[in-house]
Amino acid sequence: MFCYQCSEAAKNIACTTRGVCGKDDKVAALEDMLIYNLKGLAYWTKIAREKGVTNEEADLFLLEGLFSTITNVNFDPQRFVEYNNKAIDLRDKMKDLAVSKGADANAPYDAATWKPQKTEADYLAKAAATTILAEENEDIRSLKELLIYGLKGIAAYADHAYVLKFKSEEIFKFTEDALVETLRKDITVNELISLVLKAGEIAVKTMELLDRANTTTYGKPEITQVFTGLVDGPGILVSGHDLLDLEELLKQTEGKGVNVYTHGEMLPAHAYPELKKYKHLIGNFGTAWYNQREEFEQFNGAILFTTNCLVPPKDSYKDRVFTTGLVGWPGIKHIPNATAGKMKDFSPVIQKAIECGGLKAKDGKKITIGFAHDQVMALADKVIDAVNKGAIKRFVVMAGCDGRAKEREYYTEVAKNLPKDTVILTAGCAKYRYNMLDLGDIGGIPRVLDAGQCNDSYSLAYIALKLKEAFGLDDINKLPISYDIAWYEQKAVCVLLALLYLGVKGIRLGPVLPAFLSPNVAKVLVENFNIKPISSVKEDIEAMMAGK
Ligand code: FSO
Ligand code: SF4
Repeated sequence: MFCYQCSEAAKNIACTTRGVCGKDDKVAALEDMLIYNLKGLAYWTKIAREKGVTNEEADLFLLEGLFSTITNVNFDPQRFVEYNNKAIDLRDKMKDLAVSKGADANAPYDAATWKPQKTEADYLAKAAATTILAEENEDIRSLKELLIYGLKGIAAYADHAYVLKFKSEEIFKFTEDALVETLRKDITVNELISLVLKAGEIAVKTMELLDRANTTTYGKPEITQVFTGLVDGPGILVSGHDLLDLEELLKQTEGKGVNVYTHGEMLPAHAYPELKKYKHLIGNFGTAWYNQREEFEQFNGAILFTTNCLVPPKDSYKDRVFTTGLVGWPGIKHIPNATAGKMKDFSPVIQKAIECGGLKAKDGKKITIGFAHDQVMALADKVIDAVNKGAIKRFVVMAGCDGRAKEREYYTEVAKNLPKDTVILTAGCAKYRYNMLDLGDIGGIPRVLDAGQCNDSYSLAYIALKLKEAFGLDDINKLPISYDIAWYEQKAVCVLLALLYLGVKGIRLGPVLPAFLSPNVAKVLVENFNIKPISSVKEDIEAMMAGK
């Protein structure tokens, strides 16, 4: 195997024997094959589109397939065999449709034409020829992978929007076009750089679409205090990012004496009016994803994963874990997709929560969330006034992901040591490094403004653009805002490309620069966008306060 898509790539080069995340070489090979077969599917979907035929099943599966290969989503080889088979079936269907409209039945790419037996062995035998290393030019490989990781993030966010019935042909089309471009052997560095920047533009549009989907469906997030302890009685802990899964579970548990708690990236759900209205949505238990092995042992109830980040489960709680959507682990019970017009059936999860016998009450402090763009804009006058009077000297965007690397203590230390006249803008699970610290407020404005999930980084960009307008500036980089971003997986790559597209310069990126950036590609990012690695807490705080 060769995988270097997340910040934990072994030795910051690549995982080559077993993933630090727990992915084995079989799943890695089946994921490589899925990406390959999705490119073949994209080829025929694109040709069919050019002939005037679109097919939503194919468009959607491109998103789902990409999403399933994101770090910590799915570790089940059987599911990847099924996904590969579906990619091949849809590919051939799209080819027939395209050819029926007069398209040439020949294609210049093996991915669009090869005929598998559709068995695990067959896919594994082919996998060696389709690994990332099959692209020999280091810079082309780096840019193709940067593009694909950006696409994976876009796919995840577009899929979340899709389940709430929000979709965009532009996103479908870009996904297809970009996948097909990565098949080209003759593609140049410059062509790939343009595609990567275009992916940033599509990433902004995708996050905007998801923001619209979430706020239209569940209302605008509002400032909310979230309890972090437990109450007596049966409970279900819900992790991941899928708000529809949470809503359906809340509906199905209502009046049954089973309480629901959020974990990790589900915390922001508490701020949405249409979710917080459920009285049995009690609070948030635990912290960021990588602490789940300890935290789940302490939660004597059922646990539901709606998306990443799933960590190899321990035997001590494995039988209480359920997956749904694109998440998978061999042997863990999976809640299947709903049939048209119905909800998913979460009764096995509810039954398990009851069987567990219930949780014991435990104290916990309250954390304040809900600072998405509308809520911050409602405070805009106060914020602008505080900046004009010098009460707020600087905003520091510390969005992104948390992770187990020791170096990530840096983010807690930055939060603790930033001058008291700074405000931290956060989104994503990165917040767990500092959201329980009592950092106080500035004239009633909390010093940590939590916009929500990683995709709600859109809110932070929106706030920055609005502040630019309010201060009459011509460049977003003239605002008193610094970016100290933590990344872990490919959704963070999508967010990073979105920020670059919006013209943000001078981003600090940690805890390490991505292993998939070749020295030349890293140089392009440094020269054009002044991206830099994090350094010491002291040096970085001094530099950020000086606007550097
Ligand atoms: Fe975190 Fe995991 Fe939201 Fe990621 S829980 S690391 S960027 O999946 O998606 O922030
Ligand atoms: Fe390694 Fe990350 Fe790939 Fe897992 S996803 S195999 S940890 S690089």
